[in-house]
Amino acid sequence: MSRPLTVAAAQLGPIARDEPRSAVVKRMLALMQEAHEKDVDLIVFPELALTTFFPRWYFEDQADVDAFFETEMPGLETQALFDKAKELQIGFYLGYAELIKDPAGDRHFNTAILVDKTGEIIGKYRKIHLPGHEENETWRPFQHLERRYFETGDLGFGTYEGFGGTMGMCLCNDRRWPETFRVLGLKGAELVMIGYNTPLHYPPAPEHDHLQDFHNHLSMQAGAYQNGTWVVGVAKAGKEEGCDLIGKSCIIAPTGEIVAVAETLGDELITHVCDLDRCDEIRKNVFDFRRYREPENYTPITEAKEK
Ligand code: CDV
Repeated sequence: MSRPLTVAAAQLGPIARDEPRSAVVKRMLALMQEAHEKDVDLIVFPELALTTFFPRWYFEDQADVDAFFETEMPGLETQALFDKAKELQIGFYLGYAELIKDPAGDRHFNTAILVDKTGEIIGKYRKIHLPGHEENETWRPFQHLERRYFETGDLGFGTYEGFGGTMGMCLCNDRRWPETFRVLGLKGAELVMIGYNTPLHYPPAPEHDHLQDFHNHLSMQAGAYQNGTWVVGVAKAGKEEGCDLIGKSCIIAPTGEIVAVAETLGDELITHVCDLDRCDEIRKNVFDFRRYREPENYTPITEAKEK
């Protein structure tokens, strides 16, 4: 038995603060075209893929923040991605900043969508683990204000039927939490897509800077193996507005082995034919959840966190 799905990780290089969405979309369309030439079924773009990683700045004026958000999807500039998907028969995962205009108070999420080969949105995820801080911390060389600019995702860790299997999504910091993968694993995810923006320098613990690439792969390889799922991790990489972002986008097999990895810090496509049936190599063996899990002993995991 075999359920092959040709998957691409479409790493993006830096996006300048003044780079218009139309220019970024053009870069993404070129990667979609390249993917088409490689018979790709599903292409995965990074987190907040349409703009520069704006949480690195503190903005006094909310309008300056909102300028990085999308109020509709597809919108004027992003419609081209949906059209191309339909034309080339390629599905895609896209991370973007989502603004819901509401008279009771605008809502802001760090979001990812899954679009099928007909250009229809079949899944939406809103980031749950928001890293960084809420206030302007001037001692930092750059800010990480995700906790100021976004609210916690309200859709849970969902899975979506499509592409011949069960698809899961999460975003960046989520990959460091085993709970993310375990919930997706329990829901049967056979492929988990993760876009990320990870600065090389982590101001609160600079002694770990040299471990950034290692921790990136360690988290995703563990998530893949411990849940018997394919994982596709995709970076926005390179020196963006003076801030170095790690690359090393990768595709990981359910055994935890990296089967493809990006070599540059720029726009780069890597691909792999992922046999979704290979998830059983792990799930029917060492991580046969039904047989071997002991949830009665895991209750602290679901207790409310201390305030
Ligand atoms: N965009 C992110 O979520 N970045 C975090 C950094 C700040 C640690 C990450 O986990 O990669």
